[in-house]
Amino acid sequence: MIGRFADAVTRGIGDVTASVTDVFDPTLRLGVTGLSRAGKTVFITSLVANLIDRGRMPGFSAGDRIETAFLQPQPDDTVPRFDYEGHLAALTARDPHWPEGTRAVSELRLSLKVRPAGLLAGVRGARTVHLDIVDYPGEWLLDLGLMDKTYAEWSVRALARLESWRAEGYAAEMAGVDGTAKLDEPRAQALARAYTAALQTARTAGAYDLTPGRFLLPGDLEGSPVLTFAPLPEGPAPRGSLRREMERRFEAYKAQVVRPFFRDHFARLDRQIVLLDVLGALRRGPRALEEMRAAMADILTAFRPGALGWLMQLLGARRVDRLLFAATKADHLHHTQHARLTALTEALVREARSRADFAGAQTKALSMAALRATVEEMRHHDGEELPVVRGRLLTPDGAAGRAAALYPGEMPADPSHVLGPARDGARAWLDGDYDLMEFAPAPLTLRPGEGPPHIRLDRAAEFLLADRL
Ligand SMILES: Nc1nc2c(ncn2[C@@H]2O[C@H](COP(=O)(O)OP(=O)(O)O)[C@@H](O)[C@H]2O)c(=O)[nH]1
Ligand SMILES: [Mg+2]
Repeated sequence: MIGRFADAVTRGIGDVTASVTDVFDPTLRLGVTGLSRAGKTVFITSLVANLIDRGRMPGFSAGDRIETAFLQPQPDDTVPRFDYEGHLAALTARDPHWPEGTRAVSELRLSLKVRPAGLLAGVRGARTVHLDIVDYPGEWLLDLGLMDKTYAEWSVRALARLESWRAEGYAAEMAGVDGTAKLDEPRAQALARAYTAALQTARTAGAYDLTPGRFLLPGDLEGSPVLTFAPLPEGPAPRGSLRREMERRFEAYKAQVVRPFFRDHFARLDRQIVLLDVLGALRRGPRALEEMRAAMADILTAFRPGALGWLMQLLGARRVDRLLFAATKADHLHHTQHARLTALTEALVREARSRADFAGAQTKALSMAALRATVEEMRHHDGEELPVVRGRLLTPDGAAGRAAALYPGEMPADPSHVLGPARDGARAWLDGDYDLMEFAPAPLTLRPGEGPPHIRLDRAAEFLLADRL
């Protein structure tokens, strides 16, 4: 408790009453991350709705000790609030639609009045636990890898990655550029633009670890000078030259963008969930899956105590002690295939763990759907019974189109059947491709006390929250 109080003081929380409640009511800060479109917004919205109305949370053991759950003003005045009401309204409308994508950090405080468990149950009354949920782009988390790199080191790696993902537009823009020539601002801007476009090409193809993260998701920094740099091949950097200025902006990005983000958000988390579109990676092919595994190893490194000396200093007293990797959108699969998706996700974590030499937080993997958009059925196809899911296809304007049945393909019985070829650099899957469709959310009729339908959201809540309530 003293630690928490000291923390509140050094963080300089202005409002005295706020820091006093902070001291006496336990707070749990849950980080929710994942690449753009991994499902963060839908996850948080459904989690909060299902914590308020717990009728569909049988696997969440703390559920029946919660007396009430209610939203409160969040502790951080300068962080945008997660638009829970707006997102829930979108998902539960008569014509439901997926919420607008978010492009920056946001936060929401859900306060839970909880009866104590076990021996204390008869003695102590209910207490309040604040759950602070922080939504932040996974793109920004990957920027951690920049902190111990020089501009030259980063450039070598960034250029190699673009080449290996065949994102060639940038090389064309860079041809004929002389790094020793005097800085010319329009040229610097053109390079940054071409580099950003190349990153986007690589992302679409399935590349995961692309930096700087703000180039893909600038948040409120769009167009600012700190984002106007790009990698250049190694060479001399005389004063006033393009290369020298690119180098300076790269260092400014680290000091003024990456570092504050880790200090203000990441370093204060207690628990973390990383959402992964594993089915999307399967569809893109072996390279994308291998890339996801490598990125998981990088992410694990960020949560390893003692990973980087300066980082530990920066992390201060807090330490993430549970880390959940969740494959999202499991409602694209019939439940008979869920165990295989879970096994694949677990294997991804296991391999990433051994690669990251990880001995830190407790980790777990599962597959889930924060919002179930499909129903299951068996279909005759070429004399076979196929377990499919059915939903309404998403039209380009976000509305529900015609109904369609989906069989994405046979999930591997043994994860190594896909992880092996992925690691060995296979170009395509041997047994044919995986299919995906995007479904619109289904219209809901919720009975009193019920949150939106999901798959294993209660299991995720159990791992992330239950022991602290
Ligand atoms: N079928 C299905 N689709 C989902 C689910 N969660 C997310 N999606 C899809 O993924 C898209 C991106 O989700 P969103 O939460 O906005 O991702 P974010 O960018 O990580 O916040 C949504 O618009 C949906 O199309 C889910 O549980 N089931
Ligand atoms: Mg979002």
